[in-house]
Amino acid sequence: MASTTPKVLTVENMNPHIREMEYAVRGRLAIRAEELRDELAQGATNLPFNKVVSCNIGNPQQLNQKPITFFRQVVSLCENPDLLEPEKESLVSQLYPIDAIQRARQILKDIGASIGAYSHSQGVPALRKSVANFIAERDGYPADPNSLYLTQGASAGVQNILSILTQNEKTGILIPIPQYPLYSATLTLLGATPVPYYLDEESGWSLDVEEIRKTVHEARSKGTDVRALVIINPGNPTGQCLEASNMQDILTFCHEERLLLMADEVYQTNIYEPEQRPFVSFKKALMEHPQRDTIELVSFHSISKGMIGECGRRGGYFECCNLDKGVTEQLYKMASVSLCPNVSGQIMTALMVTPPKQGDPSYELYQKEMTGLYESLRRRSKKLEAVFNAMEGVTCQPAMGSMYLFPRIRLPEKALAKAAELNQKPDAFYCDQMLEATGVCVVPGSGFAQKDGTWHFRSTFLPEESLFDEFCGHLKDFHANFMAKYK
Ligand code: DCS
Repeated sequence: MASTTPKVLTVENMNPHIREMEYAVRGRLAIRAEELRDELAQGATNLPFNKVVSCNIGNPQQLNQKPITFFRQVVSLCENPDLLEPEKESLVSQLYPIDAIQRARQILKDIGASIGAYSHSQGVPALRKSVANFIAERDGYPADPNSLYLTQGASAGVQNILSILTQNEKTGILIPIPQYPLYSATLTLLGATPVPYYLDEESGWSLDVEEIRKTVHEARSKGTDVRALVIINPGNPTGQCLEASNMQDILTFCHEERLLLMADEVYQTNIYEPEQRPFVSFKKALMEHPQRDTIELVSFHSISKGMIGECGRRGGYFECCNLDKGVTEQLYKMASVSLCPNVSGQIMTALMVTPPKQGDPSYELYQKEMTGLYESLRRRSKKLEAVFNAMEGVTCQPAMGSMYLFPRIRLPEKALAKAAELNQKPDAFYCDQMLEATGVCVVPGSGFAQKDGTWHFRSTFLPEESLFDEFCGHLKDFHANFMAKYK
């Protein structure tokens, strides 16, 4: 029998910040999608679809994206170093290319211990050095391994930086609208003040520095201590990419307004118009700015995105530029309280930044896999964008980068009334209906915030290419039926 003794810990007396925190990417709709998936697995035949497609989250391997062969070969050898013993050599060399075997040996040597041991809290020094070399090569400016912190995905880094920035509830952090809800959720958890600034949808979700300046001055005049600016580039959920000149203006603005810049660059290789809008890191932009030695910048990267999509391994890093030395020591203390980021994630981070080189035995296959995935992602982004733009009442900016499209939906009066009757936001109502009709799970725009009176949803374009036309067909049919029903 269940005990009747009242619980010590209840939803009423728990940490209110956690209670108030919201994270729509894995919110109510995603939970409902899992229920539907269970029903299908148990043989349900009463649903109008035969599979649930999770387009709510940028989780490529969940949708059958194949991992990069070389990376998995190396990590599997690191996980099972018995395979590197001399007596197994002839057997293993039939299964693994020589460069994968050599790389695994090198990594284990660099780590200097089993990967089951705790590492340096900032990440294994040699692996951090690989990351520093990658940054130097990417940007043409050196990076210091001691300014790098390897993390469990970019998420952990973002949370650490937001935590250290938060002095009290007056601490304000500028976050884009729409934004990836890691930012709003973490600020709620910390009890800091999110200061929203708006991206302009009509001009491709562009960022206007003078608009942000007004926002800062207004927030400061109300007593908010605005001290950092978050930029997601390429954008999530918007897919926009910043122009180099705009980035210089942003840096100048940060200098003038005394703001630390947090540059979330996890989608830096998901760039679909490289000629028109190549990726430029904020580190490089900073190095080319007159205030290169002053402006405080923290930039984030991850193994979860790009063509790698190793989200479940939880790897990433952040790089600090121009931070106060005392603050970096405090960051080290924070990292040390968690002992270390998981070592498998650190290894994958190092592999991401040092892939096979031309001439290496694995180079050709690696190139083929990366290019194949990239071209496929690009094709899928264009196809889905066209599908959205052809829908009645829908407009969709192209994804210049990232893994998402964020179409704007204009819903008929009757649909708005129905949503109100159900006490739902109109975009949530639309996404609910989509899930129940098609098995496709997307995220309502309200989960990312949006300009008042506009409604959107976010979908990834990650469903497998062989099934992509079918997937698009389901969305088209759903939308047409929805509009016909509520017109
Ligand atoms: N920053 C941005 C902009 C992201 O989109 C994500 C993940 C992260 C950071 C954190 O990623 P990792 O911790 O895995 O490195 N994107 C989520 C999303 O919107 N869909 O999938 C996860």
